[in-house]
Amino acid sequence: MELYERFRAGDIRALARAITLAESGHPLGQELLKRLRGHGQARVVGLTGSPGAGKSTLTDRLIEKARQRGERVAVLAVDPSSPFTGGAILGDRIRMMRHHQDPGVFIRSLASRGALGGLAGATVAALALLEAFGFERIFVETVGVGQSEVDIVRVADTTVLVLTPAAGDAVQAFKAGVMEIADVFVVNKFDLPGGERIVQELKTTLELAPARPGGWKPPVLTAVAPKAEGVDELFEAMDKHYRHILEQGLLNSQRLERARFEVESVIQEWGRRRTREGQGLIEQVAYGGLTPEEAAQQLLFSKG
Ligand SMILES: Nc1nc2c(ncn2[C@@H]2O[C@H](COP(=O)(O)OP(=O)(O)OP(=O)(O)O)[C@@H](O)[C@H]2O)c(=O)[nH]1
Ligand SMILES: [Mg+2]
Repeated sequence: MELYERFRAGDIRALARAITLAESGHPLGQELLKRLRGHGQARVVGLTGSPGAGKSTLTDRLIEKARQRGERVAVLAVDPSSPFTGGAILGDRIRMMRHHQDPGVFIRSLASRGALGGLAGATVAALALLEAFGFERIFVETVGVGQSEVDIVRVADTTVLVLTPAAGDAVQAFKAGVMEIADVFVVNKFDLPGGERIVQELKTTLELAPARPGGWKPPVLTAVAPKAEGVDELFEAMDKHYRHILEQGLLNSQRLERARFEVESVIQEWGRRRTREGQGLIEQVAYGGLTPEEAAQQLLFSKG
């Protein structure tokens, strides 16, 4: 396959094309993924947090650090909140444009729900392609509060939760259940008032939290992203967590979890599609006659 050869030869346009194909669920994309999966290994860092918390500004600084170390870096900006904007609006939100000239940096936004397995599936597919292409570090930025933040953990090796001194930020995090799953906490916009208070709040809460796998204690850091303050410490904390995973032998279970997540995403998407086609059965559930289980049974397992 020509695209495969170009991909293997390191053609960046072949990578972009492959991601587009995989994102849309095109058979050619599936075929490529099948052949390329398992090649390469990147450190996958997920950055999540409420809109405008400074995820992109921080990522921009982290790219810089990784480049100084000679790593090849990719960024996936995932936007579950806007299925229709494509890359355009998201582009403005990605404050990393200055890296676009650098061939060691690849930045891509994902907002399509059209894919098999939905946006989540598209994200993992893109990750696999980026790893196979030889990127050593991949940042995944997700916007939004809620399920997407919980999901990111299942694909990232290290999850960074970006908070701000803004009132309610910590409360949101508690609600969404991200507190329990983030590996590193960073209070960005520490130049604004209220930063110290939220740091204390976080520390207190974390002390009460149940023990993590391998005994990891999530650090609470501070940053002022536009000034690159706290970025060295954040980078160091990310790598410390990665070393922890390696030492504890947790990397393999992370990979399995990622694959499980992918399969689940595809099943969910199939379920959604079949449900849309089964209007009659849905009505029978709504007005009586069928239980949801019976309808699901028929939708998923009946032939024709
Ligand atoms: N005062 C201050 N402003 C910051 C800091 N970090 C980022 N900002 C500003 O906050 C705004 C949002 O920053 P982004 O990096 O785009 O935030 P984001 O979390 O990626 O935003 P979305 O992707 O839209 O959710 C920008 O105007 C930044 O310049 C900080 O540490 N202090
Ligand atoms: Mg952003």
